[in-house]
Amino acid sequence: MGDPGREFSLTDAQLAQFHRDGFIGPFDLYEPEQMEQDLRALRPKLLNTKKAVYGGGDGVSGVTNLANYDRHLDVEFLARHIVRPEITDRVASILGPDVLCWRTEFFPKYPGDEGTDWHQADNFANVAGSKQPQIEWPNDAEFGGTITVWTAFTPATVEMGCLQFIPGTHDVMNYDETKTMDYDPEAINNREKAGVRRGFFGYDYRQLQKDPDWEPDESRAVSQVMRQGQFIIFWSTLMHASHPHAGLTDQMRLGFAARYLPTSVRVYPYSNGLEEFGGTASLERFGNVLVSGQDTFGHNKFVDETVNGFRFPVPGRVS
Ligand SMILES: O=C(O)CCC(=O)C(=O)O
Ligand SMILES: [Fe+2]
Repeated sequence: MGDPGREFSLTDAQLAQFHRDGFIGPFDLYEPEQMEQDLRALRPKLLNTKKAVYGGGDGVSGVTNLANYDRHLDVEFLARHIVRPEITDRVASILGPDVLCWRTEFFPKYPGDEGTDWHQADNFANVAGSKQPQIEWPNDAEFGGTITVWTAFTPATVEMGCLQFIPGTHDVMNYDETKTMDYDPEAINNREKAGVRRGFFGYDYRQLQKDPDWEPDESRAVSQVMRQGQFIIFWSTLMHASHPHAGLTDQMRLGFAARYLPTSVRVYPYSNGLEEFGGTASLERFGNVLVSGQDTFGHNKFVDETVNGFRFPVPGRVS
């Protein structure tokens, strides 16, 4: 099936599976040896936050995860990663041809770190201090979510804290993102839930539960073991979590999540800044990246060039 120009489009069978389960993959992207080399080259660049859109001391305060956000806007390897056709062809076969990338995030887990809480994200007001939706689908859609492409920059085994999904849970929200969670960095690595050490990077996602007495049905959970350099695609509204890093190896687990939307969705419609994980940052230098097709809506801000002057190899751009 699919568009002959889109070599990596999902097949009809894969699309049906994706709509049923809320996720599909893993798929190969980088050879493990190549990924390891790329990661080595990437580390010093990530430490240099001078050109990071929320980094470098201006606009960022407090202990923050925001330094992990949107590094595709200043690091060329990541800029090239988010437009790889192996990813964007598949995402476009789900979302339609006109697709933007609005957010990337690193998810590091060091030996001994807790797992990530079970959660679902619809409009991403979840951790926003303002409680404003960060994305808004058109036509009062009941809920929307975003497509997340999570790439294993290191191996992701059960012992190292791979992702877990509960298949088929992407159509019903168990959480209310208008509720507030308390940010408490002291809670990190200090809580157990159903016998497993878990948390949400200083928040407790259970505070957003619609029904405080409900518990996720972990008996249905599947572990997503991934080889280094593979990626998986899932709806942010799918029940997802990750195992703790058991510390059996001294190698960290590093996931890189890139989040995609159709251009019809409004990104940050209500705010000029980010306020989450105990930090704040201005969105002044933020821009979406058009990764496929075109934008005919004009309601979103797009980057043309990154802050480094790196030009995104965006399909269809007349340069
Ligand atoms: O990597 C993790 O542990 C969590 C990732 C996640 O929640 C996401 O990509 O939305
Ligand atoms: Fe998530």
